[in-house]
Amino acid sequence: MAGTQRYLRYIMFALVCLILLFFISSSSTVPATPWQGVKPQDQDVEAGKVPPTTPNTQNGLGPATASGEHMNATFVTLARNSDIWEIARSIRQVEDRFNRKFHYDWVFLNDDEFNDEFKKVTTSLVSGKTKYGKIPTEHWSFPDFIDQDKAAQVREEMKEKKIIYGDSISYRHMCRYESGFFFRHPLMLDYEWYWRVEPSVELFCDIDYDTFKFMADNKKKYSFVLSLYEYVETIPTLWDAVKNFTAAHPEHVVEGNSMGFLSDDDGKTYNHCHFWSNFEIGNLNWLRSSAYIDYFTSLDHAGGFFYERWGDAPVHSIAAALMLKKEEIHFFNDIAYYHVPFTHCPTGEKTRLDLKCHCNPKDNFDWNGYSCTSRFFEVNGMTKPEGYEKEQ
Ligand SMILES: Nc1nc2c(ncn2[C@@H]2O[C@H](COP(=O)(O)OP(=O)(O)O)[C@@H](O)[C@H]2O)c(=O)[nH]1
Ligand SMILES: [Mg+2]
Repeated sequence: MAGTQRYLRYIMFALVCLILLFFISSSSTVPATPWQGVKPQDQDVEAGKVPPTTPNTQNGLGPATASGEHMNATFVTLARNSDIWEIARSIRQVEDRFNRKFHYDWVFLNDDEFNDEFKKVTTSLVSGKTKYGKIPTEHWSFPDFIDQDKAAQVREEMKEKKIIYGDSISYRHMCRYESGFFFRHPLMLDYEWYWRVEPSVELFCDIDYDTFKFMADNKKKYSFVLSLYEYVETIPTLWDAVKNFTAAHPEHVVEGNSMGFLSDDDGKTYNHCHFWSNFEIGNLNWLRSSAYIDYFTSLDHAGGFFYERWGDAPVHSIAAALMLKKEEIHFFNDIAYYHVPFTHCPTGEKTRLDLKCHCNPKDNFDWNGYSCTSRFFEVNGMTKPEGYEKEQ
């Protein structure tokens, strides 16, 4: 009896298993996940044999090299050895978004000797040649016409007033150097175009064309991505010094310039608008021209780099706005950029998607009341990009 019962139990168990198997294999309510390990071949997609799925090669990385003429251009960075990791971040982004396709050189300038670690790390990151230069002492020190006691007193006063970098000597040397000397450094004399890069900046969109060639082909000499108003306390007499210069050298003031960007009363007063010079792509021959050198020399003798705290941004901007034709200054809407605390994120969703941008359009500073970019558009009779109203 016990043997028959065990035998029946085996038969029942086998039957249940068979029924279960039948249901599992014929079930149509739980679709099986197709295995995606093998991608269709491109020729099969083209022949219509398989539906086009990923990968979308159009959205892949661009070619690793760019064809076409290589311009006589370089990146340029002023930095201290201690800026190494901050400049490494910047370089990596510039390379990923632009220079891995173009391999332009990179010149590093410093008032001190660069150390081996700085050179090793930056050389490994840059896809072009790297060059390291020490700034001659006479370009990074008090000129003999500056009264150092008076300069020290100003620094004390600015410290009291908590003006940013107001008490710093090195910041003043830096601003004066960027205003009047970097383009004359022996390493820079080989080049016609420069792109200035600072530590800790970010690039948010692909740049698939040669920006230097764009500048040359379109007869541009200076460019910007962000513009804003300067702190008045740092430049109380800068405009007076500019007016002295233009009175002495009217021949350097170009017809059809951008005075409207700088002044609301045709030059009587300065409205403090300037292009933010931590990003610049520009023409070195223009900076080395007698017009610009006369301008810088005149401002330098006025003393405001030390008796006030003139920044290279208003100094470059005023020069560009008065001594270049307005068509020679370019706004790069498509170069998305961040330098603390401002972001330029291109206006226009199509541009942002086409260029694979990763900036938040809400962060864009262009149409904010503290930006001068609207004014630039007005002065140049340019139509603002579609969608700008939503970003105001
Ligand atoms: N070699 C050197 N570079 C400096 C010095 N001070 C500032 N810089 C560089 O000058 C640029 C502007 O300085 P930064 O601190 O970014 O000023 P900010 O952007 O105006 O806040 C950066 O590229 C710095 O690395 C300095 O004392 N020596
Ligand atoms: Mg900076």
